[in-house]
Amino acid sequence: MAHSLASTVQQLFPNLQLPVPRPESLPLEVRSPIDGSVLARLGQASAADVNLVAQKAEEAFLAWRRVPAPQRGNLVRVLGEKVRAQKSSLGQLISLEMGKILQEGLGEVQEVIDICEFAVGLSRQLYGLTIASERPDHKLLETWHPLGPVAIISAFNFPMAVWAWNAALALVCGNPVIWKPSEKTPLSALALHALLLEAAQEQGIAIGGLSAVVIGDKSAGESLVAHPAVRLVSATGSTGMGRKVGQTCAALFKRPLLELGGNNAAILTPSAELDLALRAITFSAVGTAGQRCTTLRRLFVHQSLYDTVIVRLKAIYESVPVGDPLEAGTLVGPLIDRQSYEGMHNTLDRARSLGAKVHFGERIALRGSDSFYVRPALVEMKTQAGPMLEETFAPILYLCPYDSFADAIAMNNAAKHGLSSSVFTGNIYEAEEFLSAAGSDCGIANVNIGTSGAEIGGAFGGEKETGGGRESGSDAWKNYMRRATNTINYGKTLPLAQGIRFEV
Ligand code: UN1
Repeated sequence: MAHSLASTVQQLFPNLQLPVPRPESLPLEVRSPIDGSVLARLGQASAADVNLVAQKAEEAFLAWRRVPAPQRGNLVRVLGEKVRAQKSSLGQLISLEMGKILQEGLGEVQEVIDICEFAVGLSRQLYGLTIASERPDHKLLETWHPLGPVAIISAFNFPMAVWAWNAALALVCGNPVIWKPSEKTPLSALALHALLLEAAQEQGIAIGGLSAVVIGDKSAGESLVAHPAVRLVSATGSTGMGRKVGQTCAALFKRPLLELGGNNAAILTPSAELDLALRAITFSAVGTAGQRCTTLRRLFVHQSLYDTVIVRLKAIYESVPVGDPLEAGTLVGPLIDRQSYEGMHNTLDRARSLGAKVHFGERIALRGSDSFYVRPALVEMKTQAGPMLEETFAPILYLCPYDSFADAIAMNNAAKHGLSSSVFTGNIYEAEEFLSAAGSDCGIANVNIGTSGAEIGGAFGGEKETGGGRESGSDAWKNYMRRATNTINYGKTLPLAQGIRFEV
């Protein structure tokens, strides 16, 4: 078995260049969560390597910022075409290395294609404003310029899409990119990045320092974040990691773009379409084995529905197919590793000790002792407390009854994170209240769909301990550019703003 998953990766990507382990440092061992087998051993970047990559990016910036944006868009267009042509292999690689089911692996690759297309269109739409000047014969403008090298730190759970959200935009905005993928999913990064290298070669673009992947652990990430050449750090991962990145960025006056944890909630009201709601809830709660930052973790159910909902959810959870993510029919793949399983186990124990009723959540022996398959857990809480107010990156759905809609919104907003939220309702007053200034305080607030599975066209990110950053669609591109306000005097006199007189 150990041999077979590694050889599947080789068959899928026979020409993939992997960094060779070096005698002076330990190799990075990449394992498949499917059976715990080793997929590859990779050489890791040293601090000196990171320094060199960042310096090269700084040099590449000087040329890339002068390339017209629509031409920069061409590079991203070809990347998107290559990704589309290889969608199936890339999707399989994600499943092999990260463990999400193939449907979701393919969905992730589709997000890469979608953001490339978005970025190509954007490359002709990096618009600024013209603003009325208060002075005669004056013009006021806003212009947008490339910012500088962008560091992208991505997490294991979306090993391709998160880079693409950032890189596609950063590149058309005129910035070199340096990618530090999770040490759990470097192969996905290398396979996707190889397509950018190919695209650049075909376009006659010397890639040089324009884009690079840094394989390594936390220390490689820290060197990258602290390097003076890097102007924007886009980091996806835990709140703890984001807090450190944010502090380094603040001390060095770099831009942070933080996309951190979530403790996402949904409110299930009496007027909801129950069948639709239960499907949406299940997809959001057990999809990706609960390892999306947008995973549904808390469900507030109107007390009139509570008994029905718990019976129906228990039936769904009992039979939801857990297994090999590459097998047709599986809906829940393995957790990423032992640590993740132990985190889930400890959290469920803590919930039990608080008096919660825990259904399921047990480990399922499937592919040996080094893989961690679990049946997703339902946890009935009388009130929202303890681990329910924390993010455990595993498939645990807490349920809590509510009485008034105002209480449900207050419970939604009581979490420290503020990423995603949903209401299931047929009542327009409830829907609009949830979306209003006094409603959900999250970056994503949905009606009659789940908390996960956002489209790339909208800005993605959240408030509070989620970090405040916005990536992907809408005007998130503005993060990757510097704005200049220009005042132009085309008259022959010098009137001062605010009516100030200053005669010399
Ligand atoms: C993440 O889990 O870090 O909205 C990103 C979603 C996906 C992205 C999740 N489009 O669930």
